[in-house]
Amino acid sequence: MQKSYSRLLGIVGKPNTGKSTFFSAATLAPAEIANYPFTTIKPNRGIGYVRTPCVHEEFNVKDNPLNSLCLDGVRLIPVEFIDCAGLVPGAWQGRGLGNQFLDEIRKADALIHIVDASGGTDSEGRLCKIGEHDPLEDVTFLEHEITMWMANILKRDWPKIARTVESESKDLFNMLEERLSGLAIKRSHIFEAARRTELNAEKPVAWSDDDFLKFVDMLRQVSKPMLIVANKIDIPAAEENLERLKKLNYLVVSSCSEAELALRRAAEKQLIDYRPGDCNFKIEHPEKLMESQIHALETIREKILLKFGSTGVQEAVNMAFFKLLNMITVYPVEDLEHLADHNARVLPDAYLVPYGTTARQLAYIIHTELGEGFIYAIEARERKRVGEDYILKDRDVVSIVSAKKRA
Ligand SMILES: Nc1nc2c(ncn2[C@@H]2O[C@H](COP(=O)(O)OP(=O)(O)OP(=O)(O)O)[C@@H](O)[C@H]2O)c(=O)[nH]1
Ligand SMILES: [Mg+2]
Repeated sequence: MQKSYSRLLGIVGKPNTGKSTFFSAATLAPAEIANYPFTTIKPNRGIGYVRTPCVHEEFNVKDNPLNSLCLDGVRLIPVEFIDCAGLVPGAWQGRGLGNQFLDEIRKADALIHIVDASGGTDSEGRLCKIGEHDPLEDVTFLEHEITMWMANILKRDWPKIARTVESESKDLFNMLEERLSGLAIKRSHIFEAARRTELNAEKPVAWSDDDFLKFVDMLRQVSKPMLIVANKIDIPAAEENLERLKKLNYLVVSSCSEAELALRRAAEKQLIDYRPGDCNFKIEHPEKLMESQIHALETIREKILLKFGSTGVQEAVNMAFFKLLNMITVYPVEDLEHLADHNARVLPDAYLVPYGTTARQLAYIIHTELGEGFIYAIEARERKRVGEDYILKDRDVVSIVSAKKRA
């Protein structure tokens, strides 16, 4: 498989909520898991997958994927995950492992906030009585920590930036874009944050400290969109908190990361037939399992899969890309007749691109020269010629015709 992962999801939250369990379940990469705070000291990185129905059946071809996988009609597109150390109040000022953690999420496209929905861990991640801690507090706290971290980065240069905008008539958006490029913050994010806060971008010197913080907080929301995973849903007290979390202004997915990890590991050893995100599984080799293992698997089936529809881990990953980041999947091909690349690989690649991406922009994403020499594209489903401004649809298969070829 090609080793280029253009998407990064940051797994964040206070200590001991199940971040590493979620990470391991999503990636099958090893990570230390334990029921005390700060188990993770150094961030873990791994590859997981976005799951989408593959187009090969619809086109009646046998595919041969290169940048992704296809399992019984399910296309799995690799994305990178980073599992961070737990964040405690005051992290932005360096408390706990705070700053180190925050630096790790600079490049993230989106954040998955793992919350202990059972309320069995306090604000620093220490075990407490189930239901004693209110997980809604964890949401406000995390927002605050990330906003303050960003504000701190920007604060040093802010007076100079604001003065230059006014005295030299420079564009605030250009200046901030340059300053914030290391945080994967784009011009469109900065523009959107100014628009939503209704602050005057031509007179930043007049912004009060509160205005500045309001702006940075909005910048966090648009540049690091976040979804909430209400984890430990197997603990009965979690269900009530799940309903309360759903009333916040966030996408919320309930999960039992522990169950997903057990299922993925059993599937890896070919003991069960289970694909991430499935609503059920089949025990393949009962003779290879101990009675206690069969009992544990059956409990997961009954208490999680049949009750909630899935463990929630794959659902959260998919929701991050398809709902939070509003992405679609597209399949570029070179040879329209066989839906193949120049090596005769059928439907080799599936790309995740933001909705609104045009045919020409896709060409640029694939290769600069393909974009520069773009003439037209052909949409394979209707075999229709489309121009550079054609907005791609989810599951489009397109062939790009360009005056320039890849070097
Ligand atoms: N009941 C239940 N426990 C879980 C679940 N997911 C994780 N845990 C447990 O929660 C504890 C903490 O899990 P970790 O994955 O180490 O948590 P973390 O957030 O990475 O912790 P730090 O690295 O210390 O910040 C472990 O005892 C896990 O077994 C779940 O879905 N249900
Ligand atoms: Mg951890």
